[in-house]
Amino acid sequence: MTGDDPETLRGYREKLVQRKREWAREGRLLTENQDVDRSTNRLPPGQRLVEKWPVLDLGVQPDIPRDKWIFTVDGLVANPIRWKWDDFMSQPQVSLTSDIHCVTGWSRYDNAWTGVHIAHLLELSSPDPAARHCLIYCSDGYTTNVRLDRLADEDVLLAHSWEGAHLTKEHGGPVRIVIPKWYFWKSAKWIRRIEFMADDEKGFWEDRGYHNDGDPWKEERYD
Ligand SMILES: Nc1nc2c(c(=O)[nH]1)N[C@H]1C(S)=C(S)[C@@H](COP(=O)(O)O)O[C@H]1N2
Ligand SMILES: [Mo]
Repeated sequence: MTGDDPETLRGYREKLVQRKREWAREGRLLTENQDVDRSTNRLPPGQRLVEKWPVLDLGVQPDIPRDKWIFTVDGLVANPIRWKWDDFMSQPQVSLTSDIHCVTGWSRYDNAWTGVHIAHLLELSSPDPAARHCLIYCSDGYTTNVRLDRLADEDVLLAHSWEGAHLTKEHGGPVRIVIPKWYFWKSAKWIRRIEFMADDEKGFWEDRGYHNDGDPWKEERYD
């Protein structure tokens, strides 16, 4: 959608929000089948497996050259962070593989991510004991909220690469966060800031009818 005139983009965005709000009202995709056995099933209830990786966003894909990318961590932390691309790349790197579950019904297995582990970021920034939540801010204006205990999961990272190549712009490059235990709307693309806070504050979709958490195994799709 990039390159379209602002009117078109606004219209697209409004329609998308309206449609998703309707889905939320209707409880679309919700199944009765919430006791899927996780030890024998890899696909959460109501999901279908895809091979190709779909692109989903609000229709605005910001163009952020790596040398212009700036990432900050602030709020209730002892040591705020401000990284440019080179700072980010000089942090310890990890590679983690996880499944994607999107609330619109598709799942994709075995995505190999490379980037900076959340434990490293938490150790450096040292959130205050009062910090219980965070709000993630993106360059397209998107936000999403995450509980600190979930953010701190061992499978969470700030990813710059997927399957050994830099993340493309449509998938959130230069850097996105990956939070595998929740539906993919929490895995914010074009990440630019994480703010730690004592109280919860809803993000873009959470404020528009999506669940405040987003566990695919509990089908936490809608509020
Ligand atoms: N910045 C930003 N991050 C975002 C979104 C968005 O609109 N803006 N959409 C979310 C949603 S709803 C999904 S399903 C995934 C899609 O990621 P993908 O396009 O790489 O598949 O990104 C999530 N992160
Ligand atoms: Mo989504």
